Amino acid sequence: MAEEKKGFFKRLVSGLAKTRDNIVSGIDSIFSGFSSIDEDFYEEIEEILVMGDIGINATTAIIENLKEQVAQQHIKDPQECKQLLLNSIKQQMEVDNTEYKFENQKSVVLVIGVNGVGKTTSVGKLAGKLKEQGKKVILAAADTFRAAAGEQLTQWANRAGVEIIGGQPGADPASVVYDAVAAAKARNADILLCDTAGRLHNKKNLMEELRKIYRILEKEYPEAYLETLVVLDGTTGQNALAQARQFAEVANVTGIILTKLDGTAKGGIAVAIQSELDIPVKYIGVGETIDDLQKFDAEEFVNALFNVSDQEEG
Ligand SMILES: Nc1nc2c(ncn2[C@@H]2O[C@H](COP(=O)(O)OP(=O)(O)O)[C@@H](O)[C@H]2O)c(=O)[nH]1
Ligand SMILES: [Mg+2]
Repeated sequence: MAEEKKGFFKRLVSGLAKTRDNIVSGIDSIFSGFSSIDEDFYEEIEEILVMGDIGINATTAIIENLKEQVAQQHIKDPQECKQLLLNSIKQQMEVDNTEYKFENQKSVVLVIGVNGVGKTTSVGKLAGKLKEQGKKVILAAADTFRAAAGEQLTQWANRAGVEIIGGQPGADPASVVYDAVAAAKARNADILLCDTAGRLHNKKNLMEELRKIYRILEKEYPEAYLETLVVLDGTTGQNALAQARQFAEVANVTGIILTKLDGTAKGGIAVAIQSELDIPVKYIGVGETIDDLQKFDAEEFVNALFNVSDQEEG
């Protein structure tokens, strides 16, 4: 377990390389480039955080908090601010309801998000993870919009070694969910993972479709715990934040899966999401293989971003 954790930290560190180059090398040069703490110093940090997609509101709060700490602790040396900045970012990321309750009871996990963000891939990876934990998982291929979507999910089901319930292309997604619920009950499944189609361009349609699915779940499977995860593409930065906001308006979003954090400079968006929306990022995608989905830990994330291990902290 400790080994596994260490391995993941390393992967996280390398996955976040671009974000780190973007944010941290800039910040380090500020810490070493300034001899005193003044407005210019704060402004430069602010600029780098905003450029790193941490978001204006979160950045403002982080800087305010940093200023307070500096005043309270009578800090004069910019170098001493680094740990304070880290703590301030971590504090800003605090959210409620970070638990993974769906893992330990009968549950339905509905995965939503716009096209191409990584829904199907994430459902496949999550199926693999849960199966590994000894859970009985069933997949619902409720993206009946794209003809190839069912096939793509079938490949993931095979990789993960779990069962899949699908529908004909063009079939009503809610009817697929209905069939999948029946299968989950009949086979006494632990977790039903539903992949959906992403159509946000028409909010009214999306709301209708989601409402229909929710109605079926309430009626046919009231005993199941319901988790709704929005998948966001980490490479899209502030756009991802806007999408999360829109989905939160039409669904009771209980968590975020932030994908493609490998090779993007915009990983700071994880800070903005938790800080500005108060929705926990529950998983991050750091690659395309079945092992490239990991639970998100804000503390670990900020450490990886700044490349400090737990030991160095203090
Ligand atoms: N590098 C990388 N690629 C990803 C990740 N997650 C998904 N992808 C890729 O993004 C593309 C779209 O994924 P898909 O699951 O089909 O998106 P969907 O339309 O939301 O279902 C595929 O090529 C995936 O391999 C990730 O974490 N990292
Ligand atoms: Mg898909």
